[in-house]
Amino acid sequence: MKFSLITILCCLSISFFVNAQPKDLPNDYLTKEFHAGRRDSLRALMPANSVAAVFAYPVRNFSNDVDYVYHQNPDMYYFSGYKEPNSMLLIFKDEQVAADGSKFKELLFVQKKDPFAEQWTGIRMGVVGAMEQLGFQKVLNGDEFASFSIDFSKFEHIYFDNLPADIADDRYDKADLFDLITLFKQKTTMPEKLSTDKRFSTSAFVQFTGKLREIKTEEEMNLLRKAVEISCIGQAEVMRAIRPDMSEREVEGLHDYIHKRYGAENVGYPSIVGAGNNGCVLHYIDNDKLRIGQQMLLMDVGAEYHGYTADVTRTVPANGKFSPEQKQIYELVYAAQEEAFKLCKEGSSWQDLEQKSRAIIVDGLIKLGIARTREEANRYYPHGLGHHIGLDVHDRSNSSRLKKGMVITIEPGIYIPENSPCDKKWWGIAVRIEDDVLIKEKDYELLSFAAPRKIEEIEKLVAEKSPLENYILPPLKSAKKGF
Ligand SMILES: [Mn+2]
Repeated sequence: MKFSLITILCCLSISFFVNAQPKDLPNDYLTKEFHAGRRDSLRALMPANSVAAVFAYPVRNFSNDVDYVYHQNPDMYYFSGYKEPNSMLLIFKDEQVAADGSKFKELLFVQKKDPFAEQWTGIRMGVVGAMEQLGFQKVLNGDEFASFSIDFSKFEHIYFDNLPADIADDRYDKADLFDLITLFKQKTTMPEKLSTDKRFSTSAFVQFTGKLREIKTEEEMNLLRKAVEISCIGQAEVMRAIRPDMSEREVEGLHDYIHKRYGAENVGYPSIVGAGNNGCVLHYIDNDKLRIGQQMLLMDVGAEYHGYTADVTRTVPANGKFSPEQKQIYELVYAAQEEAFKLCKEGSSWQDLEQKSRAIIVDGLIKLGIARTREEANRYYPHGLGHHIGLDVHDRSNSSRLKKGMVITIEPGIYIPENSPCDKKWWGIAVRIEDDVLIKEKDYELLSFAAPRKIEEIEKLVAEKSPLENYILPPLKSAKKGF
């Protein structure tokens, strides 16, 4: 009796929880028609008698029984809109017939509804939800994959991305990612070494998805524009607020706050906020310098909005005025970026953009006496000019030439670490200017227009008042008190 009463109470509280559907949600998510269209486009690239499999990304452990915030595999999100882990999508070129006679061209395996698990980790979409909200004809629970009959031996091509090799089996879950992948390997009789069986290809999968994802659709552009604009407003507001006594971490937090204020869920990559010499570390993410001081601050930060990430870098003097040396370096990077912009249009080759913009930096560094040779100059600009953005900050692409509908970054930079073989006055100067650009037929559109990049504009903005100046928090009192 006691047991059943507890059970009833549990059920009541669970049903209350599960029925409490959140209502105030953004209304600009990608539509089910978008995802269905992407699957059709993938099918159009696939040869007859083939199947493509897409797996969710693993859940990653943060510490002990706490996991990192989950991030879905961008391909799974792109082709289905499903955001939960432990799932698998199969896309068939040709129509298939199930054992019960029903026909299907795609199958989505999802996490099973589970009131107990949902009370801890959130509501699951489930089979019915996935059919209604994502528009799939046939959706199954992950644990049904074992008994669902698919004769994989008849396919001439089986496409998928590299499978994670470092995931463990949760023995209490019979349909976790480990089980789905293990069953997929068994059912397809996948050999240890993929190259021994020509049916299997990961490179073709990457080719197909690169071809699709490198050209943005209108729906994607709506989200990407938003991500870029949010990031730019973050840059501009930080310019107003910045002071030499701020810490790198505080500036990172300001960007985060502004992103979230506009509804961005995440950053597309760990924010790089480096003062002076720290800016010379290309992927500096420690952000732990306590005072920016009289140096320039390099801020490479991108908001992620509904999966799409911006990538915008601004470099600004915290004291509001570029020194003559900072100015000379900044102007070189700026000129290199302008040169690359000129070539931003359909048909241009990446190589051309790269070479012409790099020449400006290399010649400039030699002219300023910072480098003696081209080789030496290139050491102060050790990375490429740009990359695609989208669902990944370094988004997929196969093309060596620009095409209409691509979105790329243009990000030249100069980094002069301390102890470099040049006059001391240049040491610790690091400048990167990074903008996001939509390629059009004859020219381009600067998506990141809302973040000032001209020297005069930046100096003007840093001199402006920020509402944050009136936002004064109390000093900490508990430090060093111990017991
Ligand atoms: Mn970048």
